[in-house]
Amino acid sequence: SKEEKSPELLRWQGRGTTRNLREIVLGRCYSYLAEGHVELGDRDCLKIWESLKAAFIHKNPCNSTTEDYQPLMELASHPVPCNKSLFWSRTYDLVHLYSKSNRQFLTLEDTFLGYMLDGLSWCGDPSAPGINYESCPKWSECEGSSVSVFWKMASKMFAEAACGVVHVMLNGSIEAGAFRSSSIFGSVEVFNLNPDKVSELRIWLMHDIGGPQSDSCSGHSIMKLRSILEKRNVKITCEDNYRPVQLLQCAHNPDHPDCSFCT
Ligand code: N1C
Repeated sequence: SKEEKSPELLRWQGRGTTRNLREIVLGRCYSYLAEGHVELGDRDCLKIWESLKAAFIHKNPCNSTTEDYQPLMELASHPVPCNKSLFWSRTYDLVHLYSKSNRQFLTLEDTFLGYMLDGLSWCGDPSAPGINYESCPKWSECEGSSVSVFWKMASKMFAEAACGVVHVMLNGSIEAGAFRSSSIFGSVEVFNLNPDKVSELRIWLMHDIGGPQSDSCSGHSIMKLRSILEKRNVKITCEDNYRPVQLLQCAHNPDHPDCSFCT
């Protein structure tokens, strides 16, 4: 009814729990396993859904903790082979387009855990039925919002597990700079790379086709990232407009002047 949708009941500013969350998570779980991820062995999708539900149902959506998500992380985690980890910040569409076209790389959303929850929203409510489908706290509304605690924890585990040469795709068309210390990449992943296992971080700094060239490998923000990682004993290299990715951008913008490579 209209009354149920009245603004007073929209307690939070973010979108509510995704409708049919259970079916979506179960479906993605079974799909991932059916797509031939044999290295995962047997996984119990129902148990995985139950552990996600238990992490937030009937709870205050601002008080999520890593303990809430620990059982889910254990059920869904799997090793990522060395040299395959691909991090990103502000390049969501492009990085996933690329990781889908080059199986040599895995983003968090290409792992079992990330695949199941990518793009979904969920949060609890202390009153019945225990799940809020109308609204959830935005990341900025509270520190411990269910979805942000989940992604920070998943990102931390993904970074800790990385080994060999790892990559990150950053956006050089962002005015605030390609590397932002407040992003999950800048605040969680960079500090959880293990220097004993990670030999090098390779940055791919991509510009939007036709977009501003606000930042580059020689810019301040990359210098900042360089100094953080050098202190942590991780070697770092940076390439502007890494060609295999740029060609993918150009496949979508073939007639743009930025894409006429033969002068
Ligand atoms: O804050 P960001 O990017 O730097 O986070 C990206 C970084 C990646 O390397 C991922 O491994 O952190 C991980 N990560 C996700 O995998 C992810 N999937 C979906 C972080 N956030 C993720 N999301 C959602 O996108 C989440 O809601 C978060 O707010 C954005 C990421 O924002 P960003 O600034 O582009």
